[in-house]
Amino acid sequence: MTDGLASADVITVPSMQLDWQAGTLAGREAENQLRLVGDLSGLFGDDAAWRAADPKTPVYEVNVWQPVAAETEGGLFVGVTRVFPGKIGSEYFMTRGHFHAKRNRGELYWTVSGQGVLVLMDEDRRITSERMTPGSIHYIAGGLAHRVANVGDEILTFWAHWPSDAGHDYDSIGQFGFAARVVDVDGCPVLERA
Ligand code: PAN
Ligand code: ZN
Repeated sequence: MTDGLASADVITVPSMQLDWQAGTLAGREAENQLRLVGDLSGLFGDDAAWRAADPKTPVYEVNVWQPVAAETEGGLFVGVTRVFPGKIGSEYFMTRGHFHAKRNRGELYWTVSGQGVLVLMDEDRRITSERMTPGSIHYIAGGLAHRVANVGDEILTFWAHWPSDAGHDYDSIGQFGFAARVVDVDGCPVLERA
């Protein structure tokens, strides 16, 4: 071995495998996180509807591979998120959403199945949003908080790549939320000012 490269006469087997369409990432270093309704206190606008929902209902799950330690400069992480279909009141199931701790670190999302809405918010709470459909690619510029809502009837699966030193700032969102929510109005997803 020299400089992290295998010797020329050995072809190694990668430690990780993905199933692109199913949205799974497997191998020795895969980390899995499942978020249930009960884990997401304060996230949805309708608190009474959240309390009435079964706390064990899965909202989303994430499989991540971090080939280098968190905060390593110059590395990359990859992850896949599966957001289940469902609503709390009229608000679609969604990810918690976050800014990157290092604000100038961007990210790429790309959708493989399902229907979603990506909500982006800058530090001045200005909102933009994009429809997520199979094949759509989304560039999330540094400094933008990002959250995804599943607005369809099936699982929304999207992959993501982000820098290993980006970090996640959930506290700002936990305190002030996003400036808009994705809600169902007569069967259609609509952005509603929060
Ligand atoms: C994604 C998200 C993932 C889950 O991998 O972490 O979709 O969303 P929350 O982290 O907001 O719960 C990403 O944006 N990574 O940086
Ligand atoms: Zn991110």
